[in-house]
Amino acid sequence: MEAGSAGPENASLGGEVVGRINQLAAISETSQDLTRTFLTREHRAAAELILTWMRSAGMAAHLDAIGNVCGRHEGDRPNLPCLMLGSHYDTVRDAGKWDGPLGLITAISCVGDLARRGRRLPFAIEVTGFADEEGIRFASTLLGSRAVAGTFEESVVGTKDRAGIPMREALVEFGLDPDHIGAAARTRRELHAYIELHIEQGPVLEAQNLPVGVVTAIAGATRLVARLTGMAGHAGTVPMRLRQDALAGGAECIGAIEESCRTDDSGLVGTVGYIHALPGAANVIPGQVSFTIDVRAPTDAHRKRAVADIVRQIENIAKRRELSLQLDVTHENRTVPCAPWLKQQVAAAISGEGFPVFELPSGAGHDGMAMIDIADVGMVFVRCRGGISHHPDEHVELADVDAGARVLLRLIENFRPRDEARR
Ligand code: HGY
Ligand code: MN
Ligand code: MN
Repeated sequence: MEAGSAGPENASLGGEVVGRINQLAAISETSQDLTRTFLTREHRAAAELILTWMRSAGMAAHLDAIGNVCGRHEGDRPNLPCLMLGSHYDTVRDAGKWDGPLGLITAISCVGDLARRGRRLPFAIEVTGFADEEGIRFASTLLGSRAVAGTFEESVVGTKDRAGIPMREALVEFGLDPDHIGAAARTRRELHAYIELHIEQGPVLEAQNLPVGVVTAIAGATRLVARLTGMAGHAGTVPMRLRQDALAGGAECIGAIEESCRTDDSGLVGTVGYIHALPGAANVIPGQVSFTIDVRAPTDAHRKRAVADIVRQIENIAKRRELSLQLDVTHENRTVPCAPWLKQQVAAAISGEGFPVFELPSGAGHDGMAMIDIADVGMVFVRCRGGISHHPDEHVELADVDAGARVLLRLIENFRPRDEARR
């Protein structure tokens, strides 16, 4: 058998995964692209579909108190602690179809394969599909995994989406109780570990000519929302030097953010991904502008220094332009290292499938950033074409999907909880 080629039992895992990725991608809020955000009708439809896949893989499956899909495959005895696998099934706007669903669907297919072979392990396996990781609708990320980790902040149910709908209302509309999100929480004692397979979302594995890699750490991130308020006015009558144009001030801030990050060659990245100007008419000077800022760096200290510098620059620009400024941190996550004992097991599964072992960090955020509060975290990356992600051209070749599935299956079957792994 060629190195890394499929064994007879799981030869079709990759095919099953790709078929399901395509089925899930058909569930979108918009007809022209893929957008599926938290607590929408499409969230509900996607959850129903995933629950059917979990059940057909022999799992007991339910929707939890925040809208995560949860499946459980018992071990060789009931009520054993679990190895939790998973990823998210919400998307960014105009998304690719692999970011999130690949890890979730691959995990379900692996469990299906075990179930077909009647294989029970000395631990349970749970698969969780997190309902909100991207934080697109309510400007708060990792809501699904935070609820599972027991760190969901109740105050976020008061936040509103772009249409002004409070999360509390959206939860009720979805059929969930905003006052009982705590019921989704799990405890450290129930979990041996959390392991996620995910597309790399960058070009490193492709450059190494490798289908899979061992993740070393998930980089921290800070997100802020800035609001500058000036004075709206007539575009034809107010002389330039008398204006308090909020959008022009915002543009200067965006330029300063880009410049700060571009002139730092140590991996610092800063993005303004959303901007909204009011009142929003061609012949009116913008009186107010809001924009998001996303900052990431290889170390937490570096990111914090960069955020402080960006905030100082924005404050100076606002002051000089006589704009009032409101700046809120909407998300702050420290860098999360993957546990050495899990990295070892990921590496062993990769080499067991005949692939060279290669380690790389994750520049993107993942649900492990929340799950670290109740479990050690491990991750497997799968190569994506051209390193493209958060874009409809995101793509994973079937052979790489298959490689990822075989690595995950081997990882599950050979998994040893930390105390046993030490022996
Ligand atoms: O934004 C991120 O890093 C991730 O894709 N949620
Ligand atoms: Mn993403
Ligand atoms: Mn993702």
